[in-house]
Amino acid sequence: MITTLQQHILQHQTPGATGNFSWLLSGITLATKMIEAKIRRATLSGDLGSINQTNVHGENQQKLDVYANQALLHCLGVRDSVVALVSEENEEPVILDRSPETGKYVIVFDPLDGSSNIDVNVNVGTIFSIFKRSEGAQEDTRRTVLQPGRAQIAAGYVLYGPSTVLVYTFGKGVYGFTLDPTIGAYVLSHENIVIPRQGNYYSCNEANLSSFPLKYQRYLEKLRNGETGRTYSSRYIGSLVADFHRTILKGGIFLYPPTHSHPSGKLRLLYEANPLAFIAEQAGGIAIDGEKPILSLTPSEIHQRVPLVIGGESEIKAFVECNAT
Ligand code: AFP
Repeated sequence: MITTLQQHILQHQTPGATGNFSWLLSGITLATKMIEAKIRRATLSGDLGSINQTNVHGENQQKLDVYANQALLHCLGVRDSVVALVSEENEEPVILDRSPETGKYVIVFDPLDGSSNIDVNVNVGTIFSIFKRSEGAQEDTRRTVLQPGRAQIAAGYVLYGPSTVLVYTFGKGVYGFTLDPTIGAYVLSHENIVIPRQGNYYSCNEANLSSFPLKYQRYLEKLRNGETGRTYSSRYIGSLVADFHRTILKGGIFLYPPTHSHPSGKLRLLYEANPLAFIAEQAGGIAIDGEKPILSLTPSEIHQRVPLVIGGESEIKAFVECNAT
């Protein structure tokens, strides 16, 4: 019949597993169901718009940003297996007083990505990533939240669109689940997602083109001229989760290069680039910061920004080759 996310985790977990991991993920699924329910009614319930306050990055905080953050902090914070929570909306990590025997996991998340799109009813998403608590974390909390992307044990996102879809990996392929609102469960809908080797879309904010480094401009010109052997169309939603979801299903490439206003790129390494890079690699794609694999980067601070070039093998190789000549 159906396979729920919970069943899927149980089917794939190693024999003798404690069940902590599935309990942890149930915290994420519960929070994202709360967020999706709030989003669906936001226009009617007066939950759209900003709270006239800026977050740690100086960005205007939306009411739904605040709600989504609280939902995740609550649903994950009550789980004993969590020792630290890192959110885009919090300046510092939330460290929980848990012994190394019980508090084994660190969760990093962007509660509501693309929130400036909410008011116009365009897709938004939640992105998350899970790490094991690193050795010595008791004394040095920085070490446990600043791990390279390769150390992720699971990552995923939820896209709040015409339907609500949760896509995740725990390092053995990528699976997609669609929320069935009639039973309140995420049901397996995308078995073993593989990104097409080559696609037909490129995705970037072309209004910034003149401030992209030359290598990016050259590559985009090649795509527009059909020099890579394909005719490309452009698509850009401005919600990373939605742009990435299209890229992983249909193929192509998404780029957020350095710009004059964001010289290190705009996106965040820990809770945007890393989780999507893990998913992309598991689906057969590639994610780089313009040069190096995203997953090889060791973060120096939790809100660090990074340029992101992510997509199918053919597009990323063409990007690298174009820039080597
Ligand atoms: P908001 O959460 O402020 O809407 O930003 C969304 C985002 O972080 C990411 O989801 C988009 O890919 C990117 O910013 C869009 O940025 P530009 O508006 O500069 O294209």
